[in-house]
Amino acid sequence: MADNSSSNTKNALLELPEPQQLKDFSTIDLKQELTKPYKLTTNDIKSFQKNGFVKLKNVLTPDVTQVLRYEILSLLKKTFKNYNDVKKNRFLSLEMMWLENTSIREFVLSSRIAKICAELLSVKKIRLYHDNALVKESGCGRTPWHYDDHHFPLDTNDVITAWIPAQAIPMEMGPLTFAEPLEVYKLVKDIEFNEFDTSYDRKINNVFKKKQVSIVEEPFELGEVSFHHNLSFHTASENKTTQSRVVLANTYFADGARVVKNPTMISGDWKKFIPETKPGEIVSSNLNPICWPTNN
Ligand SMILES: O=C(O)CCC(=O)C(=O)O
Ligand SMILES: [Fe+2]
Repeated sequence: MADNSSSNTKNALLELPEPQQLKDFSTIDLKQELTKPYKLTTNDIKSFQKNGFVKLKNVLTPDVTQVLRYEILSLLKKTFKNYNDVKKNRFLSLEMMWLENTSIREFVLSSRIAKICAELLSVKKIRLYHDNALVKESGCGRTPWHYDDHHFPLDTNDVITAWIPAQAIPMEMGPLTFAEPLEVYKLVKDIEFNEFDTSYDRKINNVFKKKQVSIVEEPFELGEVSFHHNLSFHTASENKTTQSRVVLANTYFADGARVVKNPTMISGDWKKFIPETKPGEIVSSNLNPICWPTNN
């Protein structure tokens, strides 16, 4: 998923200390923090609907962010036995964590996050598609330009991903970066997706440059979260720091959506995320709970 062709040498990396670990997690009421409603403004909603993404500050408190980083890193260390060895420039990913880890479950089923998503999409009910830890180790290359529509076998465009950093993301770490407005996907709709080399990324980049598309590449403060639509074009630069870039990406969709009639290869592991559901059927499996509203 990452392009490591122009990877950094160790010397060029920005030295960042590992964020301090909280001494006592038990004093933090995760559930309370993650169910408290967030005050979205009408401007946030307008901006999301026009641009296909919005970045919101103070969605998580610094303490809650630290819990997220700690929990994702412990799962990673369990799953990738060599995680603690000399850092490599891998892009590691872990899905379905919410079934395994009760703290991460609070983040994935969070009504604070899901309500934001429902309001941004202007839909009544939101279901989970999947959770995904996206960890770029030190030196990991850039994320190629893409939109997510290719990856989700859902017969709706009411699909949104909350990209939740588990630490601040300075420019050197490669923040998620968006092309605006949402409509720019139309400029590149005839470019065929290719998951095997970097040609798609290069072609998209060329069109955006030629058409002078506006690109928003800005750092994330601690606690800041971005939300992007499945047609929003995005990318991320390499991680040029000594610290791993740890992110939880949760994808949700409007209740009532169906699986597309012909899911393709790039829809990947969709049966894992939507079990016991055939193409064309409404998605309502128990791995796709309604996360907002909560009184369902
Ligand atoms: O984490 C990244 O670098 C890419 C994330 C992404 O493409 C997504 O969340 O849709
Ligand atoms: Fe993406």
